[in-house]
Amino acid sequence: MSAWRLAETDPLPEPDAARPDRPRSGARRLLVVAAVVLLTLVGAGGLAAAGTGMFSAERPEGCVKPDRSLQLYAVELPKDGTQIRLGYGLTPETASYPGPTMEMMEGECLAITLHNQVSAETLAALRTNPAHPLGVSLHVHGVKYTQQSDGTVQSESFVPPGGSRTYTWYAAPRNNRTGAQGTAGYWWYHDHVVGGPHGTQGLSSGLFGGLVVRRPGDPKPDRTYVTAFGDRQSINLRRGEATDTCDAANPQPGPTCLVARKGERVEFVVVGIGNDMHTFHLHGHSWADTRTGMVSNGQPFADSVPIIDNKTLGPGDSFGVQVVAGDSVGPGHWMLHCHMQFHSDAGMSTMLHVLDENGQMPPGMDHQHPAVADAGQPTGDSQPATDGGAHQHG
Ligand SMILES: [Cu+2]
Repeated sequence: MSAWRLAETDPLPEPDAARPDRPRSGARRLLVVAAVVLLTLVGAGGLAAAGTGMFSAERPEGCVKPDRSLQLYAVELPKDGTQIRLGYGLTPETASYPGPTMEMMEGECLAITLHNQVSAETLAALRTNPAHPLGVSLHVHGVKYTQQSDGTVQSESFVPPGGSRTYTWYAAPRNNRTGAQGTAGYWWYHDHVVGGPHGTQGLSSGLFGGLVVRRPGDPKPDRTYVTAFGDRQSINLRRGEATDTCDAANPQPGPTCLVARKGERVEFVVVGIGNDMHTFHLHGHSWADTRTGMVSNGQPFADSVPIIDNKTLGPGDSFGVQVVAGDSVGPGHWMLHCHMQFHSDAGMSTMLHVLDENGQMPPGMDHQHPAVADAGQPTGDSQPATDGGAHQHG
């Protein structure tokens, strides 16, 4: 058995004048050896005692006990063509991709119990190596967790089919004494186990979602949407027509229907889930390139923060954007798309539908097939827009 130990360099010898009794260093070395032997023995006992794996600390420092707990289900959803689709949900019935947006306040500790309802058959179909174990997990960015909540095979923190496991996230606050920066920000969570050691198949099947950590005093949005930019020119694993399923007569806000009333503060959690670079661009709106997407009036640094309407997104990146819907531009169908042209041309484009204050789309702005007309279709079934006069985007 080997014990990991940082190899410390010997301290510089102190001037002889200060240390007349030189032989002490030999005794000190003996003491260190004895301590290492002791630690190794204690460590071995600890390993034997920890039934769940190598790592026994359940919660990160600062989280005495969880302030809140919730249940999360990983389930199999209807296939998209031949693609297996999985989703996280607060109930099995409401699972979706992206999964539910988690929200925490700095200082809060959250316990999430993940129930794996995905069958072994499905997980076996997704794995690339038959030796890889079957399971799903919950791995999070940005906040604090111990190895028990890492959501990896290596730390044995995943959930076999039919099982459940509790993951603990700690939204550590700023520490002005140590200089630790806190965890406020726009993050995401995802599987890290399905198919292989990095959960690539879990991610591309739908096991991901957004996480917002707020700092007390942060502006609170009226609506939050997750836009995960992924491979094959997808937004939330959809492209072209499928990215926008809003029913014009009765739009229901959701992963595939981005809708708001004029004047509402709309927040986007933007995540890069695949292998490509993308950009997040929203027509008619702009935001400050800060942690929250906003700058308070009168802040001395206001002019040093750029106002932007397009932001680059790399794999694994995440950021937040807050805009006031329709501000000075009014209701309408505002395109949201990747500005790498061959991506948007292939369907990496959806719409933010801004209704008026009463929740109506003003007359003359009827819009029956929002994503198709401008985005085009990646396959050969594209058709020309026949009611071009009704479209408002220029
Ligand atoms: Cu792109």
